[in-house]
Amino acid sequence: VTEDAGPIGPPDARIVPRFAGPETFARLPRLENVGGAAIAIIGAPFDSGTSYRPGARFGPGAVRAASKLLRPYDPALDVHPWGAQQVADAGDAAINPFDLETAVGDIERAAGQVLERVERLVTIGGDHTIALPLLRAVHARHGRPALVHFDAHLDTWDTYFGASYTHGTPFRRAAEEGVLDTEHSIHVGIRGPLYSSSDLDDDAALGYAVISTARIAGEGVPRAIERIRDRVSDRPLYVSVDIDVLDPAHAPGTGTPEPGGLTTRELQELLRGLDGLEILGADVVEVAPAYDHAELTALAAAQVAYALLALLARSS
Ligand SMILES: [Mn+2]
Repeated sequence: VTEDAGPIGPPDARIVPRFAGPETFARLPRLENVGGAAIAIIGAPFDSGTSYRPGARFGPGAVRAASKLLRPYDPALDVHPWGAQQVADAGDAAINPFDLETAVGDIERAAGQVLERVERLVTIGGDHTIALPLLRAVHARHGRPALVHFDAHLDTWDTYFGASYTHGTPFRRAAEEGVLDTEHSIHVGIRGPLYSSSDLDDDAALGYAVISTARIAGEGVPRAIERIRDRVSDRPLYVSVDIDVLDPAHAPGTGTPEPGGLTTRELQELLRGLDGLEILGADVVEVAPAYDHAELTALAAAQVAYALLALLARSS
């Protein structure tokens, strides 16, 4: 294949049926099978930081399987997500399942190694613990991003059972470490009961802003997009999507389901609302396929990853 032929894509689904294709994200080539890539997808099969239902270690496989249905042109953003530049699947990171601190180091190292070969990383989790080492790796490669964080939960708690690294703490640790710019960061889709009203105060003290699901429901998605863009301003950003931002009716297969959430369509619209912003990296996390039905959650997560790739292609 010459350079003039453009990026290497998936096999043509009109010749090889989509369900017959390779076991990579969207049937894309493996990173080691292309000379280099602008964007890599990496799996982070890890769920030892989860506080309720385990199982997100099987998320990357489930999302890759559900991604086979994706097609190469996105009419919503008028872009070919893997046609504008080479996109490849870097496989799964090898992560210690027994020791949280070691696991966080494993993920940071794996992401750093892939980021020596590609510009941008889109990670499929895995529980939300993985966002901390991913932000460290992005910070080391590109500098300090703003964060747009879609989630039912703040994930800025301090410790849980004495543990500093859990899926409820990554954005407190990231703020403490200075690997993101909290003054331009925002949590989107927050809802549900908290331990205390001080949870919100502690989060605000770290510098974060919040748009709750109730506010999105009241004001509408276009106004929420304006609020997100006002907050981010012209800063480069990292996008972290916890699939539990969706209502359990749309994403039942997740670790800490929180009724009263967004629809998949609302999340897609919110993500497309980031069009034109500079995205340094992204993840979609917390798909736990054992609790899924009819691939609802995995399909939604595959669509999230597709939207992220479309945004990256638009900003390349
Ligand atoms: Mn989360």
